[in-house]
Amino acid sequence: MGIQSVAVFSEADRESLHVLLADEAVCVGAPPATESYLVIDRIIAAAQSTGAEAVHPGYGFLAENAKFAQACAEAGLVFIGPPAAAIRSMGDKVAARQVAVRMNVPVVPGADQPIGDDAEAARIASTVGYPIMIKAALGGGGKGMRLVRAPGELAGALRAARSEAGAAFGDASVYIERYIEEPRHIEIQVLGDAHGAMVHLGERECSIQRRHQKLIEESPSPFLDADLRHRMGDAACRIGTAAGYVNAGTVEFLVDRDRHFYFLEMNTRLQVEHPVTELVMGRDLVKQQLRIAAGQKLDFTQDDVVPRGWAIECRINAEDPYAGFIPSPGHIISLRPASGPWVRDDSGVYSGYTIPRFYDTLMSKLIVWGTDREAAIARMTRALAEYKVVGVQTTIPILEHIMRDPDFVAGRLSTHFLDHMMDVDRPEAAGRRRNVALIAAALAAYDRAGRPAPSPTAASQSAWRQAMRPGRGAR
Ligand code: MV4
Repeated sequence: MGIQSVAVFSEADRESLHVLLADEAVCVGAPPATESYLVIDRIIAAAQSTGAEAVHPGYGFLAENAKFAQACAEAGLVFIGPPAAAIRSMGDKVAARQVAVRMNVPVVPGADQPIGDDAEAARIASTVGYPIMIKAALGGGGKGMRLVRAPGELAGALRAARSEAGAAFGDASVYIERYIEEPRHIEIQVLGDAHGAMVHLGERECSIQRRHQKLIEESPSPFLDADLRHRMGDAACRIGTAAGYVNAGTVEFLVDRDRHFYFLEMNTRLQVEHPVTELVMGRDLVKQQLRIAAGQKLDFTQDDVVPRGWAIECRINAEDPYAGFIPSPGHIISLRPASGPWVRDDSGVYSGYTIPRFYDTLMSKLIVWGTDREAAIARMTRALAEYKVVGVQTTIPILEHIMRDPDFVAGRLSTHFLDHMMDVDRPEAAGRRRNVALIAAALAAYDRAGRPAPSPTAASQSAWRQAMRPGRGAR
């Protein structure tokens, strides 16, 4: 688009790829995010000192912070995202639920108000029916959430949820919903412009996650048919419109085994997994964000949105999947990303880079497109086998494992998929049992050293060459 870019970085990110690629870069403080990336005034000052006109907040840190959106506006900067009021209204999960109810969008049966005392909680819980879920009113992402299977567990769970919510969000309000067993997590991408148009760009299936960290996402979902897609897309647009939403957003749903869908929450930012939507829709979502922020009208309508083929994204994290996914920051001795037709590597690292220990472990997103799901899985399997990282442990081997898993291949997914797959006690998981020994050994080594094992800087030439061959990764 011919737009010049300014990167911000902390002292730990001086060597980051985004800093190398940007036209200019400004240091915003010390490594802890609370002293750099989360300091609103520092980011605003960086924009003003470089003459920036607009600020893209990315996916984390201040991306869903209404105060930051407000501060940008007050400083005369365009915030590339929704209005502060829309962030605020969707940030309150109870208020968001009420918007959904008002728009005739199904929500999980439960209370539409934060709960008062334990007696009221017990009343609501028995009306809703056990098992129930206690959730933080200002929550999201699983914090302050408690599953309660029986009345006897209610009081303890309430206490725990309240204190976790208070600590995490500064507000101990919680509410109650019926618990949906083994749901799928399916979300709808929406785009709204400042002139009242709202369109959806189909769904992403994000059920493969661990502790609320997504590992694999795909579009379309193997579970949706045209009718359900249409109804969920329409519901997402109604919520976006009711919230006064402008720019790119995501409406999250739980879908149960009987194909009922329930509104969960709205994410008021571009998401990590947006590339799968870009590949099946043939549209650049960040470009759309910039156009919308500049006040332009959407240049397409819902009828122009036609998905084509299948896209899958795998998150390559610096973690050891066979040692409880412990972070594995450190020096990347050698890196060879996958490439080839319909393979996209959205990476933040390079050969010789040292992954700092301060932030999350995402190194790269590997995204492939295929004419159908089978072709996309085959292409991802090939790409993962070619993708080589020497120096740090990565999620690549577990991603390869998932691509071969019969349930994954058949599209039998739920938010419990990964727990299930890694449940080595299942008889059919006999081939995975050796992982237990690997996990135990790695954890013991970790405990002995008090830190991850050092990078193998002295790897011999032949061992290195072996490590770089496709399909020879640690299993
Ligand atoms: C639920 C649920 C089951 N029933 N609500 C987790 C994060 C937050 N956004 C909502 N979450 C859930 N809410 C009811 N009533 C199960 C989850 C859930 C989940 C949701 C999406 C993706 C992964 C998940 C993993 C565990 C639990």
